[in-house]
Amino acid sequence: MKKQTAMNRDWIATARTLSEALPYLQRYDEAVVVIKFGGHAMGDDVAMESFARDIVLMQQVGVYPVIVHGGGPMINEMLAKLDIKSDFVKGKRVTDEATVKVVEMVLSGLVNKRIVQAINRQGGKAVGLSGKDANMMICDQTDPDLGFVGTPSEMNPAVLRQLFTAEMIPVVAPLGAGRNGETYNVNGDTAAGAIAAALKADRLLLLTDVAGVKDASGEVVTELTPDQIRALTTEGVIAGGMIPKTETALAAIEGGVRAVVILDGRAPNACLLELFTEHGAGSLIRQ
Ligand code: X2W
Repeated sequence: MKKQTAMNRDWIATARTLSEALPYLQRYDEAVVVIKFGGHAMGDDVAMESFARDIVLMQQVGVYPVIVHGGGPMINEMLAKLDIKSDFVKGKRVTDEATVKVVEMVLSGLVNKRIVQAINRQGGKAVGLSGKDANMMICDQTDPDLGFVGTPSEMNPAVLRQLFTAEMIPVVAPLGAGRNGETYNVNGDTAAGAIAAALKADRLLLLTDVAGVKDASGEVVTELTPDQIRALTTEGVIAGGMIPKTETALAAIEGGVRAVVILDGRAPNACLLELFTEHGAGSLIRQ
């Protein structure tokens, strides 16, 4: 026989938290949420396990999560081991024939399967793909100077819908198929934006290693419109690595995504905080 011990305050708080989440759970029932999981946001196995738990929880409560991942630091590591030099031009990796092979091996092989396995260990049913699968992301060359870097030009997201409506969690590596059999390396943010737009997603969460978009005084702005983003960019307040993220956000909104959130993926339970609490996380961008 088990007797009730003194009610621990933590349990009461847990129950209250669940109760307070109800309107958010209702709001996101059957919502398509695309999550860009950048290489810099990934962290160690403990952080990966926590991310995977949050994704499985989202799926369990009725959200349709779609993961699009990066893996820039992991590609750098492998290229260094193989003694292949690598340069970036405006945030994109100059990708020759040898490099694109390494990019595909690292992203579709190591990084993709690490995420798939982490989700499945938490009881989810993740399926790993790249933009090549079912012709999901057909690309054209971005710029001859960048080699095999692709710009998504034709999206076929039906395979993703089939997977998430069957309660599976698609995990997509940002590689695209060329029209003549080429393999294209696509920036992870660009791929996530294109996939979110093709799905007309309710949310695109860009998980990165900064807290969000900052204003001139260095404080994170919690809500912005595309016009405010453009103004901050003209003023030079939005600069450097944040530019590809805000450009992705603007393109995604233009493409029909309801809102984009730029947030720190290393913060504990970042996705849950954003979706299921009044507090939110990072910077929310919407019209
Ligand atoms: C990226 C793809 C991976 C990526 C690259 O080769 O690094 C291009 O630059 P993160 O972790 O999201 O930065 N592709 C064209 O975007 O990874």
